[in-house]
Amino acid sequence: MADPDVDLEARLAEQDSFEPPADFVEQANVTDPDIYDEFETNWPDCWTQAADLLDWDTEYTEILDDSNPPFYEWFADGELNASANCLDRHLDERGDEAAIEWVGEPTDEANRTYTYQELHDEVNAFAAALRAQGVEEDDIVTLYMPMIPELPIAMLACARIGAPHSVVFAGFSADALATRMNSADSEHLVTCDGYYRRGDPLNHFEKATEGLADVDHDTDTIVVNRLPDDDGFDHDLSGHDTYADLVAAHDGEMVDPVSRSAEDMLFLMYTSGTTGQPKGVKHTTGGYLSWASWTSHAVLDIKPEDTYFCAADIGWITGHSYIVYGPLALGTTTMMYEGTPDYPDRHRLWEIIEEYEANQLYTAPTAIRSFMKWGTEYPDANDLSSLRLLGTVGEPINPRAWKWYYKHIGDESCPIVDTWWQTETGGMMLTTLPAIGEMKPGSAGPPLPGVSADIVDVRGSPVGAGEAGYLVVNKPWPGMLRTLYNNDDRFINEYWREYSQVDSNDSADWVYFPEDGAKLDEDGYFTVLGRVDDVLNVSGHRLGTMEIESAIVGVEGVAEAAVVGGDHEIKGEAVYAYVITEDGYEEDEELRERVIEGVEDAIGPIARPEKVVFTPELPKTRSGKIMRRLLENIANDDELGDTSTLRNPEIVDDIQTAAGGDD
Ligand code: 6R9
Repeated sequence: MADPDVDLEARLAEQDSFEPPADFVEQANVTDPDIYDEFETNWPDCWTQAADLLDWDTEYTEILDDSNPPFYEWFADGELNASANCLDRHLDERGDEAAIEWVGEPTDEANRTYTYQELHDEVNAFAAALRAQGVEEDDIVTLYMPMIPELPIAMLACARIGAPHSVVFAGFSADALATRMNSADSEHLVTCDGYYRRGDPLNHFEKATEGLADVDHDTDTIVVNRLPDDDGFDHDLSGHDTYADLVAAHDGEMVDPVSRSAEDMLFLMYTSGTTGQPKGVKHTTGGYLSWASWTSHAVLDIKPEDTYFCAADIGWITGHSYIVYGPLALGTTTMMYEGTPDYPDRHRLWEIIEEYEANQLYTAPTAIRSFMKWGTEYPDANDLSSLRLLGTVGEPINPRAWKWYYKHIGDESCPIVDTWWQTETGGMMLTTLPAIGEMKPGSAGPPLPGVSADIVDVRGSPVGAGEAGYLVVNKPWPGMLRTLYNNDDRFINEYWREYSQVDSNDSADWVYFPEDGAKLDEDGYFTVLGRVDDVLNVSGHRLGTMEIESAIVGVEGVAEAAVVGGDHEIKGEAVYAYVITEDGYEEDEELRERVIEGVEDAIGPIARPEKVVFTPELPKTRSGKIMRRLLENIANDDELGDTSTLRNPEIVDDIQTAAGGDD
């Protein structure tokens, strides 16, 4: 007898396109395929559909101002407040419904539910506290916190008083915090004592204090007590206020949401680029919030009565747009989980979905690859039938992982949206609409309605179907970054210089370059291949090779370093560091440890090198450039290809031996 499971696997392995499931289509938010034509014909007026999802204090009269490209403005004379859109306007109908369901990592700790009313009240109290601390409109407040409810509360409190926030991922190091606070001239920090990771309390406050010591201006700090008093850490909070005291002192106070111009900054988010200095991506109140809301509605199919679960961290853009702003603007219940999916065991994520009857799951391919490796017994043991839609983001997903997700998590009844976008785009750009487009595993899909993208060669001419080239976006969109903080020149150079016809002032000639490679098929579906700049994508996190290299070169005894990405089964890419020592230093275990520590201190454990290879020289071209492609090939055990342009071809054998020999 044939094994039905084997048959199914064989059928899935061969199938390369999937229709949206009929039950899903029947109830979806967006179902009319004409939306693509309609948006194209009515561009840019089509974007009122996004802006109309929000409540405006002052209606905008102009949709797009393209008089000074690439500094586009959207809905510019409109006014609104993001916290009022995420909270106040839901109170009448949904005040008693859950806004946030928070699940802490320890299983013996009570989870927390915030209704819209409760969230509103606490945001008001904290907004009043921030004001009392001297935070004024347009002051940038840095939030250095893990996945605890006080993080979105602080974000919304900032938004309420018109103070842009700059969230620094809690896994980043003290140095990374200091760099970002200095770059943003941020004088206010909200952080916490610690949090749990795989059962152990982490001392976060110590890291924050260390970072503050390197901030070159005066600061004040508010500390959230997340850990119990007997956490074993000896925190000296003197001179700092605690979150709980401040919220208690301002309990019951209401703060009128400040009417912000649509183009006023809502937040800054630092992200890695080609140079060592992270880029402060500026997002605005009207355009960004419209984009986060519209894409949450059209792509994630979020409805107010849903329980929606995005397993990202709020410290990254995905959490900003799709845990906090998009879902709350739509009045739904958004989940937050503090821990890792395998603590205390590999059932955890599926247990949470079962317990809360989550309707959507939005996560990264790296997580899906781990789930796959762990095996089907974990999802199979839990009831996942509440799920209606699945999503992925952060890196390309391989068809095998896509199909595993489709079958074992979605039970072949949930559409998968493979969403390509970036910190800079504010929200999703390329993906199928879940009730309309056929899904093709491994391919994100077409641009969203109203988004115009293409693949071009080095000269900017479109390439044919099936050919790899550079992804470009040809028209502005409301969620786009407005500039890099305090650095308009870098904004133009990084994203617009490459493919724009800069001698003309016609907006049609300005082309946005996201620094990704991609290819297009006959149906207009984009397969994104990955970064074409010196940025690695490790477990869906963007890391600049230059940032890592400068951390390594800062280690005593290191003369030179080159960092490349090596293929990694779970992480997608892993950090490979090739290191040359200074004379007199041993290439030993001790130095290897210090190199790894140096990277963790400068950036954080996410950037930890998978492999440190000591080498007497780096392969260099005759013009003195490090030949990274070769180092990548060595990392991946690939064919080395042409090495004839090297100044020092004899070094290749030595490096190969060194790379092979240190496992
Ligand atoms: C949202 C986010 C952006 C980079 C981007 C690209 C990669 C994101 C992807 C994807 C293939 C997808 N990326 N989504 N690659 N398919 N669905 O991840 O923002 O951290 O700024 O990273 O991630 O290379 O340029 P961010």
